[in-house]
Amino acid sequence: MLIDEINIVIKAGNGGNGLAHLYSDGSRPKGGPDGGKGGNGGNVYFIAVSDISRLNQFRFPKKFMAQDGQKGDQNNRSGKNGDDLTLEVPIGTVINYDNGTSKEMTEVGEIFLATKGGRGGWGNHHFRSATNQTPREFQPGQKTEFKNIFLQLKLIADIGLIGLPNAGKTSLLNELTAANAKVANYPFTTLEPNLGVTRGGRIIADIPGLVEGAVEGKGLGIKFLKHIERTQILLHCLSAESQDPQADYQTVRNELNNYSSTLANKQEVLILTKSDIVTPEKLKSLEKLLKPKLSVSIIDTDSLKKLNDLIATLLS
Ligand SMILES: Nc1nc2c(ncn2[C@@H]2O[C@H](COP(=O)(O)OP(=O)(O)OP(=O)(O)O)[C@@H](O)[C@H]2O)c(=O)[nH]1
Ligand SMILES: [Mg+2]
Repeated sequence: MLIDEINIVIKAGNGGNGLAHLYSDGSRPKGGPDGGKGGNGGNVYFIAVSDISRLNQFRFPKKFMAQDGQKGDQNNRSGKNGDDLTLEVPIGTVINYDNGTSKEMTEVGEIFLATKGGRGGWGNHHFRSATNQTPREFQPGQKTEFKNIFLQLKLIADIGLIGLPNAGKTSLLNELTAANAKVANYPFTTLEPNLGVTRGGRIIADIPGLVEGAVEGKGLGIKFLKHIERTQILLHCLSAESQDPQADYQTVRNELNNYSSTLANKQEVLILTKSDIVTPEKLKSLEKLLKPKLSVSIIDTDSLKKLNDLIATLLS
């Protein structure tokens, strides 16, 4: 199962304590303060990767901590800095802090400093002065806090395929791209979003079918709609085998409208799918009634080429 939302806890490393130490040996019984500084705690970073299932790694465990800095050492040597921790998240992940701030990862390879390690404390060597040559004073390392993070994946695709279950969305994705996602003659075949890349390098997202009441949680609900919120264009797939295509179209529109104005106002292109399933006369009357931009069938390569060209034009 694709994890697209998850809560995790992260923590940067604590700074190491400074050391209080007075040097002495046989020749120099009062060698002076030589306690070094504590090491800095490690930072926690996020890095964006292209693997959309990367949030799955966070299912267990939920706490991710960078290393603490080590305590300062004698001879004014600093303690070792703690190692940083870098967590991979899929491109399109929004990193939400519980104070309301957030950061979106939009490019593969992008690195974000999520929480900074604590500073190491000064050792007593630092506090020596003309008036105090043997300070015992040292500074503790800075302590860091646990931070609650809500990670939310919003796929970044150019085109989103929407429609009722069984409308032929995944079949089109497979035809237009090198994707090989599951297709079957029953509703709710697609349970998780699929992504594919066209020959022209455009990303298409296929999401589970929508039903009336999806916004209230019917069918698979609308939790997948966020994945197409940022696409440029929605391809609304309407099956030629539908008994009442106008009603089917309206059902999907209603769910989009109820979900968000972003989706409701997004450019939509209507595609009549499975055009081979009806007689040419019936197809003509459907086209007259519904005015789709294109009628397609997965067994009509000419129609698929037209769809490919249409996508290229729409996104140019
Ligand atoms: N005859 C014909 N059948 C098609 C065509 N496109 C899809 N199908 C069939 O329709 C059924 C549903 O196709 P899918 O691509 O799984 O439909 P979907 O919209 O992704 O369905 P969900 O994932 O359940 O929402 C499958 O049996 C496909 O083989 C077409 O152009 N012509
Ligand atoms: Mg599907």
